[in-house]
Amino acid sequence: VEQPPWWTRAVVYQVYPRSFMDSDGDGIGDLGGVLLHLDHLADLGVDVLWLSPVYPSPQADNGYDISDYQDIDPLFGSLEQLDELIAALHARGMKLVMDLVVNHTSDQHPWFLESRSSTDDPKRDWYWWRPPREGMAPGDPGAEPTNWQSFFSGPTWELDEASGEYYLHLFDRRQPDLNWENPEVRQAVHAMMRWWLDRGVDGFRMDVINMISKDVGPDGHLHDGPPLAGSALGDGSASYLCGPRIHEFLQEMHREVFAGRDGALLTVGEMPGVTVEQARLFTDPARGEVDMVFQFEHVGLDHGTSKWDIHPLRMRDLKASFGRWQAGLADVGWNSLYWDNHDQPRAVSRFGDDSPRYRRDSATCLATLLHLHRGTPYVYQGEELGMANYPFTSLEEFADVESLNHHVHAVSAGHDPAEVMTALRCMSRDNARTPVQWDGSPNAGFTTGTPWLAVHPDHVEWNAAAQRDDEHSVLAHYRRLIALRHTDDVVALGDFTMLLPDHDEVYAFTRSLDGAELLVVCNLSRTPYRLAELLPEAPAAELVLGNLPDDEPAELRPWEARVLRLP
Ligand code: TEU
Repeated sequence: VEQPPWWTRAVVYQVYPRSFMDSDGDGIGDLGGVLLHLDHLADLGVDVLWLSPVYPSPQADNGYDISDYQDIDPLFGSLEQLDELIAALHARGMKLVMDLVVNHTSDQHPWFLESRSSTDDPKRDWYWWRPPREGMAPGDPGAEPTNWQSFFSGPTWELDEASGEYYLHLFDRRQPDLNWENPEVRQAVHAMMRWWLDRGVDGFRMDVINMISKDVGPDGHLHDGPPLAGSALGDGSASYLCGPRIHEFLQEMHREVFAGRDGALLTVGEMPGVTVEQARLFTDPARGEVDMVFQFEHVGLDHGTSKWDIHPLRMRDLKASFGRWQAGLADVGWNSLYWDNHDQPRAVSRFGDDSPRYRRDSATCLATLLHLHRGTPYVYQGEELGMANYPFTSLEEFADVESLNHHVHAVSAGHDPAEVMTALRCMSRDNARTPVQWDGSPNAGFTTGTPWLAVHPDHVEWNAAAQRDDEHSVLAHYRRLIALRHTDDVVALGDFTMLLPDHDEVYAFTRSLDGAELLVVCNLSRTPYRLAELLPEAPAAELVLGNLPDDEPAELRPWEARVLRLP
């Protein structure tokens, strides 16, 4: 029989280098810092390090605006250090996955500077240049070629005064979108990717990769989207999410870059808005596209009309969503599993209970729930320490371009500044970006300088040094969960069945493989439950792993999680 791919048993750890560890005292994390803390990763037992962008960049979006794909920003270190990191990880049996940001470049990338230089430059067509709307002059209100709203507020089009044309940017105006319709663009990206693989990297996390194919239609035009409520702009997503050539582009990339070496690699496509049906196509190994995708359904369940319009998560919705993804990718394809990354608020604050009484228990409960699903779990730096949202009180404390742009646009559109602040405090990406809390010293051991973003004041209590030798800690629990996936085939490969789909507070499911069966039960609330009343088979089953002391078998305590082996 064919062996399942190695990543079906793997756990990935995401490093956001700017906030991980600063080795040179400039207040910004760097590769030297990553090298200093590889023991932390090895001790946790993770198999792969996914490194957010470290390439040369003006840092308009913390490195997701790249001005040179084949070098390292001096802010983060050097290519030599990257090589050192590859070697150090490989020596410990770990792999390195790089971030691949090719939907857009920085507006300072030489490709864009050339493209912008004149309308007949050979690279003009490498980006999306368009004249103003029919009958309008450049710069007229509403003259943008389409009505699309950018992910970072405002229109997706920026006027270039010199040529009188606009360029497309789905994200910030300093992140112009590459034109993947142009084969030279695709070839340049493929060559760059091969260069990294030849250097020894083990795969890519592909930023917003389902946005690279835009729907130009038979007439070669981009089209307006439906109007957005309360805005002059529209939703262009039907024109750029999973566009007409997306599968063709990914299959071509697979042939040109991964063919012959894909058994050792890991490829994961970040895909906002992707559906289960689409994900089956993207991750069906027979189609040769990507190994797995990041989907966004579960992190959108507390959104209203936008991420800033916050609704409490309903447990039924979470079960329905995860359940559908588990079932949808059961026979073909593969799931990736995550609560947190550098774009999401901290899970313990968002879906758990970060009050002093329940913070440790809810962090470990959420972790157990996620890590016992079928798929490849991703741990975001600090999640394994129970790091929480930052207590932001003023606008000056934020650095993120998405947060700052939103504030400007929302306030100028007449929203109550106090309400805008409340939304930012809960949802801002900066919640995930405060420095990793290594110890209880000033600046949490992250830097000897002034940190670029404030260190959470709770680091005096919540830090890696305090948790390392504490068997009851969040860190120790993550270590046990990761080890369980490595040693228990049922965890890695077993079938998934959701139980109690309509229960409002208890999340339960089974995993089974070749007659062996695990029962997982998680209490996502402060209410204690009689276990026998929920799941009669549970009290007698053998405890494999729990997050609370094993001294009250009959009761499922607040935020308790148990993994049980059924006879
Ligand atoms: O994010 C893609 C994305 O659509 C969202 O997660 C987005 O960042 C935002 O939170 C929507 O509200 C990826 C990167 O992960 C992110 O850091 C970058 O800013 C973005 O692409 C652009 O490269």
